[in-house]
Amino acid sequence: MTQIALVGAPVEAGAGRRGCLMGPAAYRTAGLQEELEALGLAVEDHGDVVPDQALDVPDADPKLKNLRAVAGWTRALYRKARALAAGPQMPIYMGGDHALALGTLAGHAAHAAGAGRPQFVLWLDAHSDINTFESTVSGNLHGTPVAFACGLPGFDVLLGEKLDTPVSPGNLCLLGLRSVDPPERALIRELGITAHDMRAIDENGIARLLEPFLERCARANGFLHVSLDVDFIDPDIAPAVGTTVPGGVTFREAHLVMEMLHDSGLVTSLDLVELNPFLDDRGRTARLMVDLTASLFGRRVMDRPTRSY
Ligand SMILES: [Mn+2]
Repeated sequence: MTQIALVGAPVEAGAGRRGCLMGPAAYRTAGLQEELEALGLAVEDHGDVVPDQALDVPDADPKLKNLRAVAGWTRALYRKARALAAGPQMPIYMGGDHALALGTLAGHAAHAAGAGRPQFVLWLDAHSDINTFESTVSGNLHGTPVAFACGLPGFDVLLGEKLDTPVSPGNLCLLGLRSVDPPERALIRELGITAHDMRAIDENGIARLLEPFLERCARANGFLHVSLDVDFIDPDIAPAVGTTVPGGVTFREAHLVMEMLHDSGLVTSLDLVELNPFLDDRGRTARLMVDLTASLFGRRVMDRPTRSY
């Protein structure tokens, strides 16, 4: 039986607006645990992670917002992810803004390196989140986890040491892009990261783009970390996010990705990020994220009646 660990990561220090702190509570209210149990999974809620103090990090940086708080979260989540990766439960990190992936992804990559297997990452997001401390214009650190995970320089302050087990950029796939800063675009090209924007999805269909990546991961016997940002989905159906960009993936495209991930049997860890319940419409986005997670664990949309809002 598949065992699941639900881990609350109420991080909002990395985002430009407040509210992601309420994300884990919204997932619990929307019945994430119950929906997964209904699929026959054994689910344990580990409660919310408590961030480190990170007193060695400057509290205020002229350019980087909430640097100390983000470092504290990164350290605590790194340890939590590393420990869970070594155990039998598959973790679902209930965010929290995308800065939580600084810790979760680093923790899973460290475990993969120790196990001698490659870490793959599927980044489902409107943004590429590959800004460095140098390139960020907003100073919001939720825009940096891909750069950190790839081992780009300048991030040592987060863990208080160098990240010595970065993810190989060739094992990354960014899907759903429609807002990428010029320095990010240059980095993606330079590092050879697979990146599919909405136009590529329109022209090819999302399944044709995802398939080769999953095949590569399977051939390499890789671990697969999936990071699902609410803004991957079109804001018309997922309004509860502080960084809406029009023209996101549809209900069916999002579910198809989850269903393909389920069929692949490759996923070893999952982030649910950027849900801002303060901006939601009667829990609609939280429920959609729960439904997408259920699809990733084997529920079929067509087996169920449509829920009304
Ligand atoms: Mn993101």
